Amino acid sequence: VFSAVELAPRDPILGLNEAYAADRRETKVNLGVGVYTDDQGRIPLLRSVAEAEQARVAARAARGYLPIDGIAAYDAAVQKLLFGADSALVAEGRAVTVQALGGTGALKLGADFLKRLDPSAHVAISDPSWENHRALFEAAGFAVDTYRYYDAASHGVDFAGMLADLRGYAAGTVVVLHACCHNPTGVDLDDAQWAQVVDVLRERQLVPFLDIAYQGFGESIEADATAVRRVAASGLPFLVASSFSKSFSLYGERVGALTLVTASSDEAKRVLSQVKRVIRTNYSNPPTHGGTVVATVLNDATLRAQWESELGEMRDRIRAMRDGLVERLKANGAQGDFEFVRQQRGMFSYSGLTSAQVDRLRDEFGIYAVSTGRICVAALRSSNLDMVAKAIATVSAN
Ligand code: PLP
Ligand code: TYF
Repeated sequence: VFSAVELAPRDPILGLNEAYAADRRETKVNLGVGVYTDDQGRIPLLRSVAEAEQARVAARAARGYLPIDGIAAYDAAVQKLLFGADSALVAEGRAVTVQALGGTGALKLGADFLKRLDPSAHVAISDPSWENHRALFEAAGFAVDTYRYYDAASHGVDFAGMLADLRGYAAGTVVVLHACCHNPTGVDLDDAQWAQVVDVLRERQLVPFLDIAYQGFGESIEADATAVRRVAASGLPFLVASSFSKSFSLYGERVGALTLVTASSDEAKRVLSQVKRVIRTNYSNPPTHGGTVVATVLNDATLRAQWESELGEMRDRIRAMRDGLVERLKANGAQGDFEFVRQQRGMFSYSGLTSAQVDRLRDEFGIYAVSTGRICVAALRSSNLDMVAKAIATVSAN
């Protein structure tokens, strides 16, 4: 059966980790994969998370199967994060949430479910988008189109292009939207732009699928939910994939959720029953540990306050790294104006470096970035800012 199997290409981002691990240079820097590290270069174990874990171990909790849709207190907490504490659509029972294996698992559940509902629908993702969006929706059987998004010249959004592309889609097209901290560009829509996008989604009867993997890394938990709340207010049915990998620094625990907003509580019940069917035939039910930890933190006032403060620390450190990088680039005489790095939000910066320049960063300096020029500013450290800025100045000199 396996003799004709071809070697698959490496994931363009996760594959960088292997190359980085094999690099023997002590000064190497990994700005490829989107993982937050502290100023000592470690992936933090949040104190709020550690406390919830200790309580769980101390309680010697049994490990029975979870319900197919996961921990009820987790699913309810996810809805509060997305829609706010007193959301009408939650009160009306129009939203259903299932625990999922990270944001990726949530996207895949949503994709498989949508494919059953409308096999001929297209999916539209931003140009550019997280590499896995295209791969995942194609693997679920969809044709994937792209809508204009990033404008390299202005380091901003090609908003007119985006609206024009959305207006051209057939009704029922699934539109994947980054709710905040766009990956890979770091460039988001503002509130007025979201309002216009929502108008087009409604006029054209498109199906929004919001991906929120960085809630709290932009401005705040509440402000980063603006897009979700705008779509919620539109009355459209839609889906949201949540990830807590970054916001809880729980990458390997695979904590995420899929939320589906429907027209009525009756519709919600029917939808949930079908999503559970998708889950049952894939992995039966989700794992206990990460979901329990997140539910504990979100539902306990003290731990919740602690988590918000730790999330704020991560956000502030990323901002400080952006400021520091821009200053060091200037000080090292880098060509061009890098002010835009300060305006971008979340873990990434679309630096404008070409793939040849990214190759030089790796070969000459041991600095790993994605070939598109995306760098993970959340992995910079005070101690290597100057070295990275010098290297960027060197490879971008004409
Ligand atoms: N969506 C976006 C935009 C992401 O950047 C990521 C990053 O990992 C994911 C989804 C997947 O999240 P997870 O690691 O929880 O599967
Ligand atoms: O974009 C990133 O770097 C993160 C991590 O297949 C990631 O979202 C990258 C690739 C991938 C899964 C996760």
